[in-house]
This record gives sequence, structure tokens and C-alpha cells, in this order.
Amino acid sequence: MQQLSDLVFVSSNTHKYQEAKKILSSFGLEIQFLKLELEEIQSNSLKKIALKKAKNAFLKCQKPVIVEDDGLFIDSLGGFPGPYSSYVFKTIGNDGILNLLTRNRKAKFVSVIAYCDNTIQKSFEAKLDGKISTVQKGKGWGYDPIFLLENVKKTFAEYDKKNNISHRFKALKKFSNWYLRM
Ligand code: ITT
Repeated sequence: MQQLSDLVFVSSNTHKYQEAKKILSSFGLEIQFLKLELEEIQSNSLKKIALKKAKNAFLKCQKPVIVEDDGLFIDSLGGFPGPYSSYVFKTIGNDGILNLLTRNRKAKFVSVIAYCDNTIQKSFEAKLDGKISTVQKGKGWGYDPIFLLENVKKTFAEYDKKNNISHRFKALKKFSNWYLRM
């Protein structure tokens, strides 16, 4: 049964919201959306960034909120761009990343979902291992055209089941298991 809630997903990124909405709906949870660019603290920890964003979002909405902070961590670049993924995407973009890489192309996507209401602050983290492709493939958003799933040999942008396996799916699953039992 679908559960309507006061829960608001706050983000400046509509793609993230659309995926989160579908995923949460498959767990029986309906959410609202507030499109808003929240101030982000500088930190090496996605968890710290996400928890602070959630606190700010709650202060703005005065309703239970979730936010998400993601990072693409590339092994041969010592985890770069990691917490700076948004800035790096806006500046050098996918072509810039491809130009930086040579042989070792291992990478992972990490998602941290942070929840905040007037008494609780909590975060849920998940990762998905993959590789950086040699060329962009498919028409996805963000890093989707360069994030290669080794087992299916497709990028996220080419793969129609992204929402069943992604870093976002895994973190939202952990969140829902907790939230729906609260
Ligand atoms: P917020 O307002 O929610 O912070 P944002 O896009 O700035 O939105 P992040 O700070 O979490 O989000 O930045 C993560 C970066 O990684 C950003 O450039 C995204 O486009 C990219 N990204 C995150 N998840 C992705 C996914 O599933 N596929 C492709 N790119 C993704």
C-alpha cells in the first residue's frame, strides 16, 4: 500500500529527485519535492555534508526532509572528485574526467541520504562499484555516460535498470527500511 507522507526531498537537481521518487514509490513511499540549492559545507565527508544540508533544509521547510549528497570516487585519482563531484562536473565535465585517466579506470558512486526532522538526524550510505568508460556512451545526466557497469558492459546512461541497482537505490532502501518502521 502506498504511504503518503509529509516527507520533502530537497535538491537543486531534478534528475536526482525523479529517480528518488520512482525508487521510494516502489517501496510504497510518496514524497514531495522542494527544488532548492542548499549551501554546502566544505568537507571530505559526504556524510557530514549531507547531514548539514539536511539540517538547513529542515530549517527552511519545517517539515521532515531528506537530502542526498553523492560523489564519484575514482581510484587512480585518489578518490577525486569525491565530495567535489558537483563542482568538477560543472567545470571540466565528463570530457575533462576522461582526459585525466589512463589505465586504471576503477571507480565507485557513493550516495548519502540524510534525514532531518525536529528531533532526529540520521544518514544512510551506499556505494556501487564500476569503471570509467573510455568514451561517453548514452544520453544520461551527470556522470551517467561515463560510469560503466562491468557486469552488463553498459554505462548508467545506456542501462534501463539503473534505478534497481544504483547507489541511490541502495541508500534509499536503507533509509526506507528505517523510516517505514519508525
Ligand atoms: P543537490 O542540490 O542535491 O546538492 P547536486 O547535483 O549539486 O544537487 P551533489 O552535490 O550530490 O548534487 O553532487 C553530485 C554530483 O554527482 C553532481 O554533479 C551529480 O550530477 C552527479 N551525480 C550524482 N548522482 C548521479 C547519478 O546517479 N548519475 C550521474 N551523475 C550523478
